[in-house]
Amino acid sequence: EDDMPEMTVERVHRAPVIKGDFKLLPKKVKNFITHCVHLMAPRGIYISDGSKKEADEFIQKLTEKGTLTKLTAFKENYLCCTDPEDTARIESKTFIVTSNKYDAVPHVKEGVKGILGRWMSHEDAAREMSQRFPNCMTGRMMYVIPFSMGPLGSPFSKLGIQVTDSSYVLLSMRIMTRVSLKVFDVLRDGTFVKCIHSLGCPRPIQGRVKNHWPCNPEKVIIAHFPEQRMIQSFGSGYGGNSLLGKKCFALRIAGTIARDEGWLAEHMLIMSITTPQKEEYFIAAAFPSACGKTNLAMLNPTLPDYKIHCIGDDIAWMRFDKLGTLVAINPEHGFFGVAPGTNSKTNPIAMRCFEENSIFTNVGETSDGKYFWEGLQDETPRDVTIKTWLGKDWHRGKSTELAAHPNSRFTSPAKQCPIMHPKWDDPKGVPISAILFGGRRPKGVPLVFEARSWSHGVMIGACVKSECTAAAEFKGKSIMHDPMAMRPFLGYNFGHYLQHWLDLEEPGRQMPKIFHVNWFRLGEDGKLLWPGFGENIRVLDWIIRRCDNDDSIAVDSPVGLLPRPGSINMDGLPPIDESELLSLPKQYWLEDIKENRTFLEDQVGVDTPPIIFNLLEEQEKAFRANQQATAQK
Ligand code: SAT
Ligand code: MN
Repeated sequence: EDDMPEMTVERVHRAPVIKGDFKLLPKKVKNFITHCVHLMAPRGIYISDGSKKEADEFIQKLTEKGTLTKLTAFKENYLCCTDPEDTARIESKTFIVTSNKYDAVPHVKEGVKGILGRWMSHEDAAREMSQRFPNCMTGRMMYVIPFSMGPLGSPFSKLGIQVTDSSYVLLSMRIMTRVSLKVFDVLRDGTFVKCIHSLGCPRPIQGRVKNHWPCNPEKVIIAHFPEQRMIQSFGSGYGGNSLLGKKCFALRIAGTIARDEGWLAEHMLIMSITTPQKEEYFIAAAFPSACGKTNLAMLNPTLPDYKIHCIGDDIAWMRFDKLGTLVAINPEHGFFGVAPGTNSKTNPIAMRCFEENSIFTNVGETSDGKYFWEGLQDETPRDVTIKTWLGKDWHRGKSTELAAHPNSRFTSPAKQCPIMHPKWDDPKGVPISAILFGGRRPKGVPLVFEARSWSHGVMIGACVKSECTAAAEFKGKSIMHDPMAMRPFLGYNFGHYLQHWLDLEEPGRQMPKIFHVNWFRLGEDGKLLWPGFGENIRVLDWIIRRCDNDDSIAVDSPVGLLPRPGSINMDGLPPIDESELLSLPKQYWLEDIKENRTFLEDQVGVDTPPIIFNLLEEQEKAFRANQQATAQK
């Protein structure tokens, strides 16, 4: 940024405005920028217009510096490798700051460590911030990024302004959100979410910068102030910590706004399925990070004459319209997808999304100018040489290290997805018929089951668990609770969140059916019982037939409605052990129910809506009474 021409037009405090027209900005925006300049003392202010021309200038500069590497086999694809200490979200440094602790987190049992959000007092936050933000942008440019989550001007949408000293963040925000100067026109005197981000590396830099990636891992903090509609993030450039429109705004802050305004901000993909009879159904699905939301949202159906369209792969904002239909929008503008495992077999559609205009973070590189990661072995020529994300040589079959970081990502514009729904950025949204919950559950949990009612579905969502993934700092493969797939993204007390979900059920509303799916169940031989990926259309097909109330395909069970044996279309599949795939091992479930009850008692305590405990108890009774469940393995 040092070579940026200084065409000083105006100054805020001592910082020249080197791009944009400060005096034309809405008053609240001017005040916000002035506050940020006073606090962080950047050497200049750059108001981003979100244009391609602007992005090209930054790409060129970052390529010259070595932060980005052009992947020459493609048009406008770039590789970025971060400091190896800055590769994932840091849940332990992520806080919700509220006046009253229990607005942010539930009443956790004494002696138990809460995992459903971390609270910080305003006093502590003020102290933590004062040890980080003052003058933290010294010698750096402050970029001002006006953005809209959701189509600009849609009644669904919310506006934000992010300031940052990272040009990687500027480039990524341009892909992931709608960055435009029009935001200021739509905003006028209205409110916006204040997003403050700094890498925490003022110049002259203390210590060594690794990989041209300044950051400050010791001092990372990501603090959310729902009452002030503000986010302050320090020390990390990694997506989930730095692209503040995404998890911080669209889930944590928007969650609170949604509760106040009577809607939902959820960690869900949105997709549509069109049947051979040309009926279209929209569904939303919540799975924890790195459990295949992107793959499902871009599913390549193996059943003939079914069509899939993608509306979003990570976040859904949903509200009931006047007619009582739940409608959803994807507030984002791009994909920030997990790279490893993505290939022409698992997700051919994603492969086409990132043919151009994309940024790959922490993946390997081939000598023929392409990206490389675990899962691409079969489609990478044997004669190319490969470098890992850490710049080391990588040898097929020999190297024990990974070529790509397990949480490496591609960042691509949504409109490049060849199956993007024509209405994906329709300001009115799309009508949702079903909501799916799921996770990685190697044992005990059937391929699919249906909730008996809305509240039963909420209970099922509250008990979502999954094997840990690389999206956050956890190690190993233990099964963790991730209720509603929202554990890392809750912006307020999870008990209140459950109550908010329950309260949405009102006469006159068509409540979507709720399902639980599990693509990851293992057989006794340790192999997956279900092929997954494109074959998941078979499960979606069953789900939409249930949305049409086909009662002939469902049987009652202690967990809800299961597919009647033979009702999932298995045509053309190699033999599947359907009875094992759908079985409900009684002992497993009795323990699971007990464990869920303890989890809720410990973690959510008195804030748990009583009906959730009642439904768990009913489930337990049903298992105890059910002979069939005993008979099954
Ligand atoms: O939080 S990220 O946006 O970095 C990805 C995820 O965990 O879902
Ligand atoms: Mn996610």
